[in-house]
Amino acid sequence: MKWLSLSLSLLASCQAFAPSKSPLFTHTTTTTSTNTQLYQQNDYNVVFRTSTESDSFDSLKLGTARVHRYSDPNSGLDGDTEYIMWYHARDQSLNEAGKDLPPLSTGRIGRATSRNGLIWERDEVGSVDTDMTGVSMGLNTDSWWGFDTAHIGLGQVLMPMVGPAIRSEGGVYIMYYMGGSYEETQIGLYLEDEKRARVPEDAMIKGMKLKIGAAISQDGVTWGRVEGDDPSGACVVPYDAADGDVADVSMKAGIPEELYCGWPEVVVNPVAEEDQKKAAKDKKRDNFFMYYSTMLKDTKEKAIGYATSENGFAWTKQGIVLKPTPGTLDGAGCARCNVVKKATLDAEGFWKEDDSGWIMFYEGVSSEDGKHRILAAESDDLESWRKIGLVLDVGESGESWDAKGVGSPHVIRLDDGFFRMYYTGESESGETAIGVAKTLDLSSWQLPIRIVSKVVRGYGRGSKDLGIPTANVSRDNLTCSIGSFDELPTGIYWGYARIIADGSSDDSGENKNGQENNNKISGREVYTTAVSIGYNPTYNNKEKTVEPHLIAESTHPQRHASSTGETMLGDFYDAKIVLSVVGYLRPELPFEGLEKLTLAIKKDIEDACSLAKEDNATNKEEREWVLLHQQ
Ligand code: ADP
Ligand code: RBF
Ligand code: MG
Repeated sequence: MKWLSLSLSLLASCQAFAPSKSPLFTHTTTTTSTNTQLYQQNDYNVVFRTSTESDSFDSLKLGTARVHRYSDPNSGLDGDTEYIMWYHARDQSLNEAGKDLPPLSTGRIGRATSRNGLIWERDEVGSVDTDMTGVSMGLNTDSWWGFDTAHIGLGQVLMPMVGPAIRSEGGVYIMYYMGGSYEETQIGLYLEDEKRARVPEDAMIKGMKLKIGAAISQDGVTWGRVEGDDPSGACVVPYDAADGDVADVSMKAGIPEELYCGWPEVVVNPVAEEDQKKAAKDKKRDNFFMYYSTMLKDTKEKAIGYATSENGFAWTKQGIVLKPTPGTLDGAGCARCNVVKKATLDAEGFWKEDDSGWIMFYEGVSSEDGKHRILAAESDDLESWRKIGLVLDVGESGESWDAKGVGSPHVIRLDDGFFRMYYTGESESGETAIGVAKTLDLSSWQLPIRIVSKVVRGYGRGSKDLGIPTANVSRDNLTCSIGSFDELPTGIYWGYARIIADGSSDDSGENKNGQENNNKISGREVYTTAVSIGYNPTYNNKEKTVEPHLIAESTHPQRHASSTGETMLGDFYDAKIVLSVVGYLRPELPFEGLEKLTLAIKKDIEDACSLAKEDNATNKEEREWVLLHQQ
């Protein structure tokens, strides 16, 4: 995968030693490519293509896909799993001269099903209520004044569920979608000054003033539109003071004017029962959060705005959450996002959600090459978001099906601990398809993490309780490539470390006479390490610790075997430590008893050793950084 310059602002905090990063998601191999006529090669991770029937509603372009995964709780682990995908797509007829619609993939919404999420079967029939065969939700043909008469596109589909992947009986689906009508607006409105000067003032476009609506369904196939507060039937409309729509926009004071509202992503974050009283008393917090793509009227920036709602239908705009950062991979726009709760698989194989951690995948438009890529941001409260950087790049080869752009991410959790992302890709020649990518761990985006600090005293348990000494890293003297001590992600990792004893930054491990110093460990040696970052849930610590255990070969002159046979060196409290946390091993876990904890750590040490031995570019680079770092 190709790497372009990552957000400079992100690296600003760690200029001293910005590590190379690689995208979090990797293209997944599937064995489903049956139709190879469109793409000659590099299409191994495509799961859904445009229809080959030229009169089908989805024969020209594919857009956003949203996937639900359901497993039957009564059929055991290997039981029935069902996947449903909704997507929007366009046929040639919407691009006819005179329609003057924007060149998007929007049109109508279709549905497909699958048993494994990789091999899909489209609904041939669709809903009987729509204006075209095979369509699940079509254009609005009932009200000529509707906002959604010319083209529609998918936002998100929600359904009340009892668990993350278990369908509740009698649930109702809610679909959020956007639509445009044949109302005309000036093309110049959407262009920056310099480009605007090049188009005639009376050049018009239709269907650009996108608005957001909601529809409900019992079977996920046939949909009924829910009338929103706007006269057009929409529930969220762009705020434009000039056109008198102000009265229809419920919003906080001071939000900027917008040109369109589309690609709604809705997250339900119910107020926990015990917090409900408190929430009612203090500031009321809403249950539904919507993130939508918009263009700011003044600056022409493509940004992501958000609105909240108590019931999912009446929304209040709260402002903008993500804006482009000039000169970066999203310097020319932020759009089309998906928000997921952070989670990891626990030892029993159940997903454990992180109660205050959210990650947003969004499409960034580069100010360098104009390509669309999938980037991420994270948040603790769904309101303020911190950009992380690239998570999925465009296809490496120019021949790839997704070489021109990737976008519209949707991430779901699978049973095996993997996250799977569905995304839309476009080839250099403009064909679109839906592909998949996967990752094991949503926090590995920031690896490797480079740390320089001091070794301090801990609880004195490492060697005594477990026979595995750990050099606790000081929070006060720390500099680190991702910011501060507090930002270090919890978990068990592996990496490389070097110890530089007090007052001798180029400590050679030799004494003044040039003889080997048997007490001190060499300042020039790079050790493989197994690192624990977090709260030691077995002990329930209140304070976070960062604890590398340094591993030495059994032949190492300063090494003794600890009570469990692991590496014991001399004490080096107060020494400087240079540490690169290279890879993720597993989440930290509460073990029943120290014996089980020790066994797990011994396994981590083994894993760390074999991973550190791998001959690859990252390992080489990180080893070298640890060895050469001077401060
Ligand atoms: P503490 O709770 O103070 O960290 P530990 O029992 O974990 O106590 O011992 C850690 C100390 O032991 C380190 O600070 C370091 O000086 C020393 N030490 C000896 N061998 C190792 C090793 N292989 N890895 C890490 N620290 C080691
Ligand atoms: N502590 C835990 O409570 N749970 C863990 O899963 C865990 N994993 C660890 C893995 C490694 C490689 C290391 C070095 C430590 C780990 N610890 C874990 C931390 C351990 O409890 C701690 O080092 C001792 O309590 C000494 O502070
Ligand atoms: Mg320790």
